[in-house]
Amino acid sequence: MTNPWTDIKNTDLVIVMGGNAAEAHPCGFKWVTEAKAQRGARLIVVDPRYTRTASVADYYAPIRPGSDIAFLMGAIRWCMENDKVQWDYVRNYTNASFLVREDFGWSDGLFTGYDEEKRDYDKESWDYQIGEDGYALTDPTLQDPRCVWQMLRQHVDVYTPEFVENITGTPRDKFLDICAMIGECSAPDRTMTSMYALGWTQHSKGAQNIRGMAMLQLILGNIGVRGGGMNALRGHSNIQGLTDIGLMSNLIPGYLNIPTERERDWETYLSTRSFTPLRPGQTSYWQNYPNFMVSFLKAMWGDAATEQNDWAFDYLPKLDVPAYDVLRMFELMNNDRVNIYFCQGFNPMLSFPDRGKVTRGLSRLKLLVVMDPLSTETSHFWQNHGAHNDVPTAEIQTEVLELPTTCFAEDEGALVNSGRWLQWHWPGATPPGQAKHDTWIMAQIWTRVRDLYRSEGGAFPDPIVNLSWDYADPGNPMPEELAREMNGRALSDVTDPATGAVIVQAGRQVSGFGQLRADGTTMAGCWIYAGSWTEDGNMMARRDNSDPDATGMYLNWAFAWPANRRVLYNRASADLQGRPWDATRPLVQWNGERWTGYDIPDIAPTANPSEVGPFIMNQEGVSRLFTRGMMRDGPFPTHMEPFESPMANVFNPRMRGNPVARMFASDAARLGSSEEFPLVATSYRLTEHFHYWTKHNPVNAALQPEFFVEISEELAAERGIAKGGRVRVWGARGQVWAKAVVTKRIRPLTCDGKTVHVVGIPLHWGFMGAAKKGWGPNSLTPFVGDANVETPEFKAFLVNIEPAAEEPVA
Ligand SMILES: Nc1nc2c(c(=O)[nH]1)N[C@H]1C(S)=C(S)[C@@H](COP(=O)(O)OP(=O)(O)OC[C@H]3O[C@@H](n4cnc5c(=O)[nH]c(N)nc54)[C@H](O)[C@@H]3O)O[C@H]1N2
Ligand SMILES: Nc1nc2c(c(=O)[nH]1)N[C@H]1C(S)=C(S)[C@@H](COP(=O)(O)OP(=O)(O)OC[C@H]3O[C@@H](n4cnc5c(=O)[nH]c(N)nc54)[C@H](O)[C@@H]3O)O[C@H]1N2
Ligand SMILES: [Mo]
Repeated sequence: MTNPWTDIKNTDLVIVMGGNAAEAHPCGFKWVTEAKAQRGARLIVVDPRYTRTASVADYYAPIRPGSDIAFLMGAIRWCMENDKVQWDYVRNYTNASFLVREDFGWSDGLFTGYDEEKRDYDKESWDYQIGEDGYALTDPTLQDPRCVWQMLRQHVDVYTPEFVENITGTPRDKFLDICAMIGECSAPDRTMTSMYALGWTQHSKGAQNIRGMAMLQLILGNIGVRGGGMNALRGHSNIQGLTDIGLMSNLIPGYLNIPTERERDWETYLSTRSFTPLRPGQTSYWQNYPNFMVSFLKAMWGDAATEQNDWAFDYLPKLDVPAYDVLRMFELMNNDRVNIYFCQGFNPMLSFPDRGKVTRGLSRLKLLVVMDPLSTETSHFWQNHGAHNDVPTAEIQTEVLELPTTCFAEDEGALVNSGRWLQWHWPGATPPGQAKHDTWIMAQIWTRVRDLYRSEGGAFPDPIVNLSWDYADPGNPMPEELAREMNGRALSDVTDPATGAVIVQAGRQVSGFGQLRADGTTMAGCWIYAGSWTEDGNMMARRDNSDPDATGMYLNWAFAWPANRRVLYNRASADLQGRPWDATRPLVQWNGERWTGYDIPDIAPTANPSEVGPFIMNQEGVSRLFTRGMMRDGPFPTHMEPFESPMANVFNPRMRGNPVARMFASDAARLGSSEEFPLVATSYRLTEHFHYWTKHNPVNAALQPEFFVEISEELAAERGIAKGGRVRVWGARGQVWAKAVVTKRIRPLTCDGKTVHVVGIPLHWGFMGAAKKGWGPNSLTPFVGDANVETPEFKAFLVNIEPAAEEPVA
């Protein structure tokens, strides 16, 4: 989230599109209720289903799964056509005026540079025109046909209300009503907040869904302000923490990057990370990249990381593919390229797409180690339950080890919530039986592996034997020790470059990332967490819930990264003179000499408001309506059909899905067509369960005991399906049996003159635990992922349905 949960109370309009917050985020949803009660805010829900969030909304509109980009580009077009633009914001705080290269273009659903063989773009032309002084050229009048504003106007021109209705199935009048409500928020004193989650991310163009709304929010001037923002409602209680500390195959903690094979040495690695400003006088804060990276390498390898060995840069693995995401790992397992799989806090047998492929992958392993408090379907994958593309048990040689862990409620540490708050928590219970903390298990394995490398050597033991492991008990690091390491400390005295005065003494914790250095005098495991555990103690454990000015910022509650800042880009809440756009909702302001306010200003304290742009992380100093080469699938979002869809790609009927999405050749052949599978399916969660582990609890299992699918009354009538009757749902990759919930909450849509039926499939069942056996959607979902972040396309695929007897027993 750009803004904290508590800030949602400050908004005038909530749009929940691509999520179902009342059900999946019931605790945070109270801030929507607060905004409605206190400010008279309105709530819009756009969802294929009439959800529990919709039931308390002021306005609901249906949408065909996988068509949100058409809706969002249509809304942008409508705002542009109807002058619902916060002009001062757009002119000064976005790249609307930047000129785009002459050789950039778009036709037949593709941007320039597409290479069909590689299924990738050469993105060179996706850039600005750069002047001789090295700065991007601009046209502040926004008239030049190559300026971003005019290019955007041209790009969205086709998304008329008629076009939007045809693609999305959202009735035109509803679409226009929503545009009018959104358009009102272009006034400087009105804000809209976007709350989204997996309804937007779980698509082959998920990242572009989110881009689309971010662009709309920029046009309305809603980023950096109270009651605005792009608010990603994260999933697991600490999934924000997972990405923050780099548990992605291509990341290092703090959103630094694992080097690629093309960046074999330190100099080459840094050369593409110089982040020279693209406009005069801009901050381009990533110029501090070396400070964060060297401090990270010092945290990893301590004294073994020296200037002479480029801070042990060679110890880092180099990526030969864009990412070793879960889809790729299961593809590799299927190709016999993986021997051992450590599966920690993850149940892919139920949670990943194409159960047949997942099972076949697990069946080819030599060893599967499952670290979990519970016995999961994944650790029992070898039980052949039949009819699900399982592999016969006798053919499986995989050895399975279960290592019982504690669960979050028995652990101490910080959970990072969606609003980037690191909230320390304490164990609520003593672990049962032989359960051990994950950190204990990992440390025990690690110390043994290190001892083996010490005694036996190996091709390159250095990164392992030299790893810094400075804990009181090497076999059991304490949460406090790990947290202090992530915050970082001075290794020698750190001085102020201007005055030479010592600002942090050797051995002391740093108080913020501004104190980190690239000369080896500091270490920090995760630079964005600097400030979370300082010499003043554990900032994450703070529990002062006072909010003296009723701004919703709660600055003394826990710690928010970065720098305890609650609203990202908050400098943009004030105009070019540094005065709040809305005097009733101030956040930061310029007092003539420096920045002050109710939040930690997201700008240097003395940065001149009219000269230094608010988007300090961007080389431009402004935000991006056009993303240059950042996104793999284009600088503007463009409507593309899901890989399985009842409609062909309207801009290029020959092209299937997103032309650069994550897809392996063998899976292309396993996609279904709408002739065979005419129904659009989507999948989601229910409030009564948390994924696959609450079914172990008899009370939850009793609340939602049995796998069901939801269909409209019209589809039920068409197929002769009775309310509560049994059905078989099948697609190109598998089949499931379920109970049918026939409901008015799902209605047929009309897209391009044709009726489109939607089948809703909740995801919570398996064969372990107290609930009745059931399979959820992932026997059916395709093995396809988003182009930028590889999230599977769980939210739009094709199926068929018929009345059926009970599932046959294998
Ligand atoms: N009780 C409970 N809470 C949970 C969880 C849980 O299992 N149980 N899981 C947690 C986790 S890990 C996560 S990631 C979050 C997920 O949070 P959400 O994303 O809010 O939850 P979902 O139910 O997956 O999907 C949300 C909605 O997206 C809609 N949808 C499907 N396709 C589309 C589409 O193409 N466009 C639009 N506009 N909407 C679409 C679905 O109909 C559904 O209502 O929830 C978290 N909270
Ligand atoms: N079709 C479809 N599929 C989906 C989705 C969808 O919307 N549609 N949603 C996807 C999403 S967003 C998510 S997040 C996944 C969820 O999928 P998973 O993450 O695979 O599922 P969970 O049941 O949340 O649990 C993971 C395991 O963590 C264990 N666990 C809990 N605490 C601890 C701990 O402290 N240590 C260890 N080692 N283990 C622990 C639990 O017992 C559980 O078995 O499902 C995904 N799959
Ligand atoms: Mo999730």
